[in-house]
Amino acid sequence: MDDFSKAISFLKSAKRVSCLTGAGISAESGIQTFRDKDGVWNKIDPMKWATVQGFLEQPREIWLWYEQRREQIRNTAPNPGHFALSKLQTHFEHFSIATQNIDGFHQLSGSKNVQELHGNIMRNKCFDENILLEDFDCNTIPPKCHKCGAYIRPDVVWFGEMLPQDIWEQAYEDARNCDVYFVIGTSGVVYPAAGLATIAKRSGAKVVIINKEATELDMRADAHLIGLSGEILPKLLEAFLI
Ligand code: BV8
Repeated sequence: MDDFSKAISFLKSAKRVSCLTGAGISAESGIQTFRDKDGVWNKIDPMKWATVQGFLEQPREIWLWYEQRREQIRNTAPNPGHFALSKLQTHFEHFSIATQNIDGFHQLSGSKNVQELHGNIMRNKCFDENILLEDFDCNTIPPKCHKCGAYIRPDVVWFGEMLPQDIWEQAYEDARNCDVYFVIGTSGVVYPAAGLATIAKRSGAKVVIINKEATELDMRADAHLIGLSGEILPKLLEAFLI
């Protein structure tokens, strides 16, 4: 039985399905990935652009970089891969998505039960008080908190920062209690997110990796679907519904 047929048979006998997604599922929407050859981290140093230290060293540049990424995301949309996942979701007792992506495209394409492990680029918070804010003093770049005057920062998880505890715990529980675990469009190098695939595997789930190339998590795969997620996921949905 080929891996595509295996993935369908896993789904046909599953009640609980969970997913870990990464930048690859949004690539066909035109959003750059991080570690592909034309990826974000091949042009800039993540330790300078996605850390607290980096923000404190060059707050204006980092704020403008996030503004530029927000604009790019506003000018694009979820792709067939996102929509196929949201349609698949309705056929299971429990279906959840733990995403490393900060673009909000799973929710925008109709998926429910989405855990944003690394935050969401469209939300902002006070750097000092760590509270989400929609209204702040925009006379400076970065803007400042009305209450305490600290910088405003994007509500994303930078390297060296803890993931939101409640969101991590939910993603962890879902990986431990599922029949099938999809790992879609992630290189599997960033922890603790990448560790969810191992947790799922060790808890008895069938792991299905969807990626256009090899990943660090391939040894966990019970089925490995090589190709573009925007093409594979609609085909999986179609074959599952037959
Ligand atoms: C943490 C958000 C606990 C912001 C990102 C030293 C100190 C502290 C921690 C560490 C340390 N050393 C290591 C760590 C752990 C560190 C880590 O894992 N580092 C790695 C690089 C070694 N992790 C952390 O710091 C995490 N926090 O550990 O806290 C702690 C706290 C304090 C002290 C100790 C411990 C926080 C990590 C979150 C970092 N935030 N970004 C922003 O985006 O601006 S990183 C970035 O990587 C994104 O979040 C991204 O989602 C994530 C994972 O990348 P991927 O999504 O996998 O994307 P990538 O480009 O890599 O791969 C894309 C894949 O898709 C490829 O496989 C490609 O083939 C495939 N693909 C492409 N197109 C398609 C496709 N597949 C299918 N179809 C397609 N069309």
